[in-house]
This record gives sequence, structure tokens and C-alpha cells, in this order.
Amino acid sequence: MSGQLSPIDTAKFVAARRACDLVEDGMRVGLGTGSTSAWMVRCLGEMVREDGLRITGVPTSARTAALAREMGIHVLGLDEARWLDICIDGADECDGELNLIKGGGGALLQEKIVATASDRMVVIADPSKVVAQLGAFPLPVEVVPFGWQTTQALLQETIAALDVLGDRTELRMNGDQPYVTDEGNHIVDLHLGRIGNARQLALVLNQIPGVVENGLFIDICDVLVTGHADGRVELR
Ligand code: ABF
Repeated sequence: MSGQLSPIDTAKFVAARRACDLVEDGMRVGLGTGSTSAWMVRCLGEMVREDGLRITGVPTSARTAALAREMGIHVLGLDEARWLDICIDGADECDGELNLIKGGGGALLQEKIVATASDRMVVIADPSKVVAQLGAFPLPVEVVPFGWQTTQALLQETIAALDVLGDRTELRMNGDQPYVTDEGNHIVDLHLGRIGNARQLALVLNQIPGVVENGLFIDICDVLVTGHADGRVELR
């Protein structure tokens, strides 16, 4: 399969395929969102159809649910599955402590709930996602639609205050036409450049009225599977 793929898609496929080896018969599996996760769903579907793997898939977005069903994976909602054995999902950035920026695909709320409700969270990524410091990728923040531009202004003030606290965050937001999530909330992207203290920022952001969740996944990821265009794969 990797013969026809671009180098970046080969890297994503390799990571996704290796992560599927961590899935055992009978597991309840959180299914991530994004192009790397789509490779994982396809690989799991093949294992279900060809090898008789019996799993229950819990998707993190409507589009992942549709793909999983198309691949022949038995899909349940999180409330029916209640707790998961493993979650496999992509990321936008992953640092040396396996802390993540996620949500570039607009599914961060379901992704964070599913990832946290799993015994093991596995991130699958191409090398471009592995960074020394989080923040180059715009940080998605999910906010309720009511007064979302006011919430955006509160976010701006809060980030500016963090500068005073030596967090060295730079702020540029674009929210003219916010992305609307599966839950009907809005996504505001924080262009921070670099995040000095991701743990502190994750806590502060969710205290702001109107903020539902943010794309910083702190102490949630257990394993990083990095795929390379030459077929190599690394687990950490
Ligand atoms: C989802 O997929 C999001 O949390 C993340 O932003 C995105 C990564 O997409 P891709 O795998 O296409 O790079 O997990």
C-alpha cells in the first residue's frame, strides 16, 4: 500500500498500522479524528474483516463514526461503552513530555473526553508533529456560541495577563468566521507562537466563562507512535 502513497501519507499510515498492533480482541477502542486516525480506522476495519478481530469502536466525531461503520467496525457511543481499553488518535503537536496540542480538526471536546476515559491513550503521528515546545500550531479553544466574541476578548485579556506572569505567550487570534463543532460550539484559535507553561495555560483557559474546553492535552498521552516515510516506526 505504501508504494502509492506520498511520503507524509506513508509516515501516517506506518504509525497508524503499528498502533493497531496494540489493539487486542474484545477491546473497547476510542477512534480518533483526522487523516492519521483515518488510516488507523481503515487498518482496524481490515483486521475486523480479514482477521476476525472483535472490537467495539467509540468514535470522536461524526466523520470518524461514518468511516468506522463503512469499514465494518461495530460502533458504540461513549455512554454505552462507558470506559475504554485504549484510544488511538492523532495530534497537531507533541512535546518531549507527551503533552499535546490537539483539535485542529475541530473535534477536541469528544477527543479529550474519550482519551481521558481510556486506560491507555496512544498518539499516532508523522515526524512533523514532534516538537520541542508546544505553541507553533494555533491552540484551538472551544467556546459556547452565546457571546463567543466576548469570550474571545476574555481569552485575549487572560493571555495578555499571562505574559505578565512570565509565560511569554504571544497572542494573535482569528475568529471572524469560527468553526462550528459537532456539538454546535465555536472554535477560537489562539496563535501563541510558543507556550511557556502549557500546564498552567490549560488550567487558566478553562476558568474563563464561556470556554468549554481547550486543545492542550496535559498528562493524557501514554504512548507516541511516530511513523516515517521510509517505513520506520518509533514508539515512546
Ligand atoms: C485530530 O486530528 C485532531 O486532534 C488533530 O488536530 C488532528 C490531526 O490531524 P492529522 O492526523 O490529519 O494531521 O486528532
